Amino acid sequence: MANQLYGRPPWLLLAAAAVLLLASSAASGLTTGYYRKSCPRAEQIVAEVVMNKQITSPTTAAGALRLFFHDCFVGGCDASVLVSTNAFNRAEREADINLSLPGDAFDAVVRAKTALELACPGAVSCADILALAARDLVTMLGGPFFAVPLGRKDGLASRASAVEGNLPRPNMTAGAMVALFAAKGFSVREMVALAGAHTVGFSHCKEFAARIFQGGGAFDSAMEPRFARALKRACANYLNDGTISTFNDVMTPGKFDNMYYLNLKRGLGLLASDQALAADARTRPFVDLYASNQSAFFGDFSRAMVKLSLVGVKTESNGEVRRRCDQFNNLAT
Ligand code: HEM
Ligand SMILES: *[C@@H]1O[C@H](CO)[C@@H](O)[C@H](O)[C@H]1NC(C)=O
Ligand SMILES: *[C@@H]1O[C@H](CO)[C@@H](O)[C@H](O)[C@H]1NC(C)=O
Ligand SMILES: CC(=O)N[C@H]1CO[C@H](CO)[C@@H](O)[C@@H]1O
Repeated sequence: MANQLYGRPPWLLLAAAAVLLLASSAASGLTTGYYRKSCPRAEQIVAEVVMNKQITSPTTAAGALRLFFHDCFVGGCDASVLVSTNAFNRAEREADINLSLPGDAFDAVVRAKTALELACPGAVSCADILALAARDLVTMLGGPFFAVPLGRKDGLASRASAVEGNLPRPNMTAGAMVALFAAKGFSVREMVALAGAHTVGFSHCKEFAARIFQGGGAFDSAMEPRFARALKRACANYLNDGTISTFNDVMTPGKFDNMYYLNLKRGLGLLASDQALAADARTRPFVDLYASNQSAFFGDFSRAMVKLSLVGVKTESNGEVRRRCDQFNNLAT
């Protein structure tokens, strides 16, 4: 399957063209042509594997996008989020905010790694696979295609204790989110663009329960009333069944588009943190811009994703190419 050329979607040819055009090295030292000699089909192999996975498990795409974000915001884009806990170490993914990171996204990366180890053993890092998988799946859901600079090494540490304070919470104010993203080097505009990732995927009821169960039938006044009532019904049993979840984008849940921003303007934001972006004077102008112009959203989202993909990347001296994405090569590190 990994050697199959037949049936490759035409955008992969565009990808190849983009690689040739954008091969110049980024500030991080990463380049889009990084595997041209060591694993020339690396990008095709990742794309084929993760797209097949998405077809059989449609929750993969949003899961992979969120996994990538969490990886990058906790100690850099170094696949530390993929490491499993062992006797020596309680890993990043054990932090409770990771509870809902979906298995299908991990599995997509593992499958791509298996195919790559057959084609070019020891060449392609798990961190690069995750960055490519997130990009490919965004494109597959109808979002933009963008060239991802490559050459990340896999990190040598993954600690549950490193997660606290590095990830946004759904009950954060717009100001707290602006500060968190600024600390990672992102502008308000870039933050609002990245938040548009919530145009796909799911959230569990507990993440927004405080908005809809406010006692005496009350709900957050920023919510469109029919939307709030529908969520109350969907989540009525959430305390007994923690698996109940609802679409982040109630209008076009499986499509990567600018509907997220249109929803915010109509009180259809799911998380308090989502809806806050439409209320705050710093973030609202970008919500308005992206709601009215999907090309502006796609362009800004693509640039912000590339920037996200460069956060805290590891090089030769402080990383490795893992043989397995869920284990350090030296288990006792
Ligand atoms: C701006 C602050 C953000 C907050 C407060 C936030 C919070 C959350 C929460 C609470 C969930 C629900 C998780 C669950 O119940 O399973 C979620 C889902 C998700 N988040 Fe975020 N997030 C933020 C930004 C981002 C960014 C920047 C990205 C990616 C670029 C992202 C991608 C996703 C995706 C794709 C999902 C759906 C996951 C799935 O369906 O498996 N989020 N987010
Ligand atoms: C948000 O929720 C977390 C976890 O439930 C809690 O520890 C924190 O105090 C809350 N923050 C705000 C601003 O309400
Ligand atoms: C939408 O944004 C794109 C990209 O920034 C821009 O080229 C275009 O002129 C904008 N369209 C409108 C109608 O403002
Ligand atoms: C996917 C994953 O590894 N989830 C883990 C997140 O952390 C909890 C403990 O807090 C583990 O039980 C989960 O397995």
